[in-house]
Amino acid sequence: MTKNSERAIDAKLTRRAFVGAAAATAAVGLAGCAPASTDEAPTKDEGEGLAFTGEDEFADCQLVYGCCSPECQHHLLKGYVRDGKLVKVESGEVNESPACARGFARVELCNSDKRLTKPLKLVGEKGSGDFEEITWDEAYDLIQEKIQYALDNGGSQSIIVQDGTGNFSSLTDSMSTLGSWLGGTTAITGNSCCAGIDSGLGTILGSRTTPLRNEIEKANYIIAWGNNPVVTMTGYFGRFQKMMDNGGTLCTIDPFLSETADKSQEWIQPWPGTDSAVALAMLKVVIDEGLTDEEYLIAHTTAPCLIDKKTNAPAFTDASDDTTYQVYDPTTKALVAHDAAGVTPPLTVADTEIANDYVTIYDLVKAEADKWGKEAVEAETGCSYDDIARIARDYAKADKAIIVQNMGGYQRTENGAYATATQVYLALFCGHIGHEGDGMYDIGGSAELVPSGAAFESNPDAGKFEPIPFPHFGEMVLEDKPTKINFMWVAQGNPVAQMPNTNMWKKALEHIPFVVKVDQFMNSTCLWSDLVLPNTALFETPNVTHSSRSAVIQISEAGVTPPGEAKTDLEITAEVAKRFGFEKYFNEDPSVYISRVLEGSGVTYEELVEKKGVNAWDLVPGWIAYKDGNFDTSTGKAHLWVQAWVDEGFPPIACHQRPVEHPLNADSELAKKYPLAAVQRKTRHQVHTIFNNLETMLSMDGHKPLIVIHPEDAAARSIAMGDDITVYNDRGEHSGVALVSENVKPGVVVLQNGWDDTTASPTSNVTNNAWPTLGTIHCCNSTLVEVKKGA
Ligand SMILES: Nc1nc2c(c(=O)[nH]1)N[C@H]1C(S)=C(S)[C@@H](COP(=O)(O)OP(=O)(O)OC[C@H]3O[C@@H](n4cnc5c(=O)[nH]c(N)nc54)[C@H](O)[C@@H]3O)O[C@H]1N2
Ligand SMILES: Nc1nc2c(c(=O)[nH]1)N[C@H]1C(S)=C(S)[C@@H](COP(=O)(O)OP(=O)(O)OC[C@H]3O[C@@H](n4cnc5c(=O)[nH]c(N)nc54)[C@H](O)[C@@H]3O)O[C@H]1N2
Ligand code: SF4
Ligand SMILES: [Mo]
Repeated sequence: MTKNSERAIDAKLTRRAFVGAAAATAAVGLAGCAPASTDEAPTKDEGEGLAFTGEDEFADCQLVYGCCSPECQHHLLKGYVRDGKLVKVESGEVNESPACARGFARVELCNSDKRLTKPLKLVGEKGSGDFEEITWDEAYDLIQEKIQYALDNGGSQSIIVQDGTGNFSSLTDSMSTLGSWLGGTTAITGNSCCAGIDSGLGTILGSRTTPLRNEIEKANYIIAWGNNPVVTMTGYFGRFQKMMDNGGTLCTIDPFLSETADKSQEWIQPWPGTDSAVALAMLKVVIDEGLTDEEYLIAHTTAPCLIDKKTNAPAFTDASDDTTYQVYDPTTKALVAHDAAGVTPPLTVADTEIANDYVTIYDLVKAEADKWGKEAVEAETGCSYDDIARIARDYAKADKAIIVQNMGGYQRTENGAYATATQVYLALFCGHIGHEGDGMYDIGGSAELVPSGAAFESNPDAGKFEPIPFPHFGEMVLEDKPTKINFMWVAQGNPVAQMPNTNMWKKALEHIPFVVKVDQFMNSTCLWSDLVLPNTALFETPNVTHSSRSAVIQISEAGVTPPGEAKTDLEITAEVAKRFGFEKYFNEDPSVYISRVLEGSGVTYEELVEKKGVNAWDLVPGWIAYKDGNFDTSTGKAHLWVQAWVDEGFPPIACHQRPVEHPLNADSELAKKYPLAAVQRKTRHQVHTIFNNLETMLSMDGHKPLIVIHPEDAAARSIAMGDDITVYNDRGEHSGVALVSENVKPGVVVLQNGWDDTTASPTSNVTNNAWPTLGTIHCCNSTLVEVKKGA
């Protein structure tokens, strides 16, 4: 038992009892727990004299709170429940922004007759959809048998537990922890979402701790770089609008006229995968025109630090200690520690007597920027230099300026890490990080603002095994590399629709003897599994969210009756754990695990039960990401020269590297065969494949995937608006309806992310799974395709 689990928790709550306990608190006058009529919409009588005159048809409902937590924004929702059924959803009282239409569609989601209700055992081929219903006992027996087989024939490393982004609440991914008790499993490494941010920003700044949405409306200039906040950060777009209403400028960099580009005063359309060239060209303008914030650069970055020309590495006084950077002291003409008191080092040593032996990191960054003058950047990016230079000047000169990246589409490219890093350089050279109204990136949530604890105790002695990089999962599993996989558990993700080159994933799942999928709906991954387990949804599952998208720490209550025999992830894990003697780690009441997650946050379980949501911004007044230029690196400075990139075999200074799979490589056989660049976009009616099977959502944008193609490219293929068309390459095909529009750059087609085999064909059938890449990146936006008429 850990210290955490020994904490006294008075309330022992089962899933079914959870709402009851919350409601009981209403008796002592706590808000938000009573029937709706007492603290919500007025009843007919109470409403007299107010504008409201109708009956409150939800007056008899019980309220249930829950955190909507796919990877968009994590909103507290208030559910109205009658006779165990969810009948209405509203935005909860404590939120950073209002919830969206998808959140409200949870009424349809919960009640959908497409919900999985019983364990399903595959009886046909994988992919056939031929399942038979079995009992939970039979399902658990089967899981026990197959895990035991894996343990006996290859050890625990022949097991994979794969999660995804379906639910960021803390009690969901219990199975990974059970994997540790089974001896440790083979991990799938990389990040299909934002490896470019991990590798390009996390390394330079020392962390990804950058929720900066509270600064948005204080800024004068914002670049939405290769991302589309109108759709993907909808709740915050009002803040962007306020920034513009206050006289600020919004600039969008996107090959497609996205909803955000449409609302921006500036929009440039680079070729996909060329953002690092755009950023370096902007940096050149900043440097050449004297717009660099030299004081900031010297004080808060490694720009003045010296690189030894002989070793091509930093001139550390102690090579094993990366805090021992040295700079040149112009007064004593000596090398001194980067943080030596009273020394203001120069940004370049080119004119000094150490010039033959040393160069500054600033000089190396400048040399990369210098490659991107007018001619070069126009040829590479397809953008006008004048536009790029104007945006650079306006960004640099703005009093307060932000680059919003939000895990953007631009970094799901082969060079996504450097595309990110060059933007970070730009922000640092302009001194636009760490002040009110300034910043870079924006995701982050309560877990970045206040501490969080682990829900489950994991096995400290679990084995560590060579992982499988996600882009080459298919190839490696088929070759039994690094080890034969005997058993795979998939929950909270839909990799067979969302991972690059899905057809390889399908083959890999066919090769694995036993695959279990836990979900609420049948989807591509379920179809390629041997056993599908029905899972409870929001409002049916006790949980806590103290995570990375919302600053609000939120509770999820279970007050809706789940359909059929659906179980929570935790219940399922607890039973599987029991079969292997590890039940003690998973069979506590959910309140115990919720309390552990809250440990250190300053919020207690009882407070959360009462308030439903606690806004962590209120716990850290005045919080600003990297305030006053204090970074999370070993030196406290931003590291412009990155050892981690060298360790992966890439240059230590971010540069532009054109993707291999790119239309500009016109001489390549691939580009001759597949001349168009396909990029992906998220849409308002879905979060990846979630919500995409609900009629209320499908009726927003249509029941078939839309494929945006430029009129010139359409005409060359005799394609007209509304035609059924197919996008294809050697990896597979994706079919949809042609949206012929000048809103996309000629040579580029835009595909909607989130269709799967149960609704259409996944766009991931065609996406690029290039590997190795710096950071092990998802290269879906570096994909060459051809398009033909017909479905
Ligand atoms: N409604 C909704 N919201 C979401 C999600 C969702 O599925 N639906 N998903 C959430 C998640 S997990 C994430 S990661 C974020 C993603 O948030 P965003 O990055 O905003 O989303 P995307 O639609 O993937 O990409 C945005 C834009 O990138 C452009 N783009 C593609 N390639 C390039 C390129 O090489 N350079 C440039 N400059 N632009 C390019 C596309 O044309 C697209 O308009 O959204 C989150 N929010
Ligand atoms: N082609 C293409 N591929 C992409 C992208 C793209 O733009 N285009 N974007 C990439 C990005 S940014 C991301 S983040 C990934 C997302 O990739 P995934 O996380 O694999 O995608 P989702 O479709 O969100 O899958 C979530 C699944 O979890 C299920 N789920 C929801 N709640 C729960 C729960 O409580 N328990 C369990 N067991 N299951 C639950 C949902 O029903 C759904 O099936 O996709 C990446 N892949
Ligand atoms: S779907 Fe996303 S943005 Fe919409 S309510 Fe849920 S968490 Fe919020
Ligand atoms: Mo993502």
